[in-house]
Amino acid sequence: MSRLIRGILLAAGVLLAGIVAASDDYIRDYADRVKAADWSAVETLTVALDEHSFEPSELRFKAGKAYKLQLKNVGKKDHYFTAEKFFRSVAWRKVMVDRQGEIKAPYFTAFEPLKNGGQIDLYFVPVTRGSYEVICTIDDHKQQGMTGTLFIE
Ligand SMILES: [Cu+2]
Repeated sequence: MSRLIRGILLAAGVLLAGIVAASDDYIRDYADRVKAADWSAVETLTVALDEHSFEPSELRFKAGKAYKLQLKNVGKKDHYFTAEKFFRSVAWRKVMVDRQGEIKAPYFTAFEPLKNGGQIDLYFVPVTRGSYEVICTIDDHKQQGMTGTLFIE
């Protein structure tokens, strides 16, 4: 194998490893970032999940600010709020399920507020700027319109 080809393969390998690491990563210092945010000024946003949309379908967040994002399934079908990359780009404080309990974890992949009014409240601090897709992964709901964009600015 020539040195050139070996060099190209090595560079491609390093690049690929970088991409895998980035997509698998999460906000490691989330606890410090959650503690640093001003929770007395928390901003509450609500997304309604329905047949077949997220309302609103676009949400804008400011990095470093404290948020409570309420996900409410107002529809008659099951729906998912799947935004794995976004959920790895925020510092998690907690998730509250219908005032029944709290869940604490460094990151999540999807949430499913139960149909006919189920609600899940997400408490987090946005960190990594960018635009992130949110979709419903059930059947063809994405194709029917259950897609949206989450911005961290
Ligand atoms: Cu759906």
